Amino acid sequence: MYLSKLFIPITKDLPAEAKIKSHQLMLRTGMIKQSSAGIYSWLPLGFKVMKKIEQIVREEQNYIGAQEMLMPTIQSSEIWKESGRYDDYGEEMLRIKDRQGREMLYGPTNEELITDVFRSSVKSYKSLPQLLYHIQWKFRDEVRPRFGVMRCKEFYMKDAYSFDISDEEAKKSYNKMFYSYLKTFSRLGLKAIPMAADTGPIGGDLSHEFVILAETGESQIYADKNIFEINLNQFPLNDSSLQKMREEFTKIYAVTDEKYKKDEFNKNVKKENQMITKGIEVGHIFYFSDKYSKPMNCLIDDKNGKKTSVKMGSYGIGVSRLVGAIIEANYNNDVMKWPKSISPFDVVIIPSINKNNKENLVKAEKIYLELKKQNIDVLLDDVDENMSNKFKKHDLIGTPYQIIIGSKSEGNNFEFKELNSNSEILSLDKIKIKLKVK
Ligand code: 5CA
Repeated sequence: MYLSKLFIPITKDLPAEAKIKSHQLMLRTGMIKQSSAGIYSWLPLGFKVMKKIEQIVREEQNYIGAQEMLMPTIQSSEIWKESGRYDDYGEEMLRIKDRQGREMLYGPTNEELITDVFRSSVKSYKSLPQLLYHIQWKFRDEVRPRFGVMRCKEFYMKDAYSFDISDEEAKKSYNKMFYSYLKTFSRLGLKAIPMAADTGPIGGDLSHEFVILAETGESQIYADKNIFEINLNQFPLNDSSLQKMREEFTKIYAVTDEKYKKDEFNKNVKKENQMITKGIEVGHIFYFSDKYSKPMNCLIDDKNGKKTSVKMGSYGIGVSRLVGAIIEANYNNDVMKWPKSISPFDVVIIPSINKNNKENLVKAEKIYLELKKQNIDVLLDDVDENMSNKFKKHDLIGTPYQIIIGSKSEGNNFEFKELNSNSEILSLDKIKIKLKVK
């Protein structure tokens, strides 16, 4: 992509409500634009990052055997009346009527809809277990949407649903998701803490919130620092190893506000390991057994031909929230720092250009084409502007590598710089080697 062609409508005058860094930086780099309170357009730069996050979430869901599907954003009120949540959900649910006067709603979550899909087709334990997921827009009419994409009305969520014949089997699905979440967040460059949590309006008795450390987070964390020491790679993907993995994680103290008890914390965690801090909830998993399948009559024949309600869990990741959360966890001196796996571009080429000398631009275009051929996501800064302004801009956007074509480059050797470190002069072949190592 040529920078001169890129649609980056930068917001210069930040609105008063943009209080936290991620919100400010997303507006300043034209990643998002507010359309109304808690509702945003995702502009090319922001959308690109979100799509890269979504892809990592998808790959890790597929890896544990979950199957992707897509459910609608608009749902009928009928199924919510069946589950009993239509009234319980309260004012957060956006209720609408179609032209026939039928009561509809914009889905805040999809437990009812997936149960309806499932009950109409699956009748036997032989088809279980099943793990299904979708990545879709949700709407919750939050009283106080805030912090940009962190707490929105409309947000993008990965939501997965598990179906099993018994509690025991269902815990295996829960463990798979637990593992998948830790892997996903680690690929996104995040250290997420699984914290024992309350289940709230989703229901059930087993639940973990995945929270990353950030001063501006809305979740309170009470945890033992040792939670960061467990190496996920030691656990292969099989039921007994994943059970061991969950035990390893959950025996270390880490709880949310509602579960916190001072005495317990002091008894279980040595003073020097106590972590009391704030964080951002980026994922949440629940096991709620037959909370929806029972009232909705989602029955399965077990081995003995006896009908039983299918046992379900649901597993959410805030994909759009993650964009803000990752900025919040990594920014440094007003500069966004992206993990390489999701930065908007892999590398930017910055030629020094002036009206009388287009030679650097010609060189830049040649490199641009070569890198593109190698499937490297490259940005070329072809804007006629002084170098110091260019550097400021690219530091702000946070592209991890820069190829600078100016006074220091000679022949086939160019100045190459990794964000926040010193530059070096390298041949294009060496640069290519560096860029492919992601
Ligand atoms: N169906 C369940 C799956 S566990 C569910 O809806 N869980 S949830 O309510 O905890 O939401 C899942 C994730 O979506 C949260 O962990 C959070 O990362 C994200 N999320 C929830 N509400 C918002 C919001 N208002 N704005 C942005 N992201 C949100």
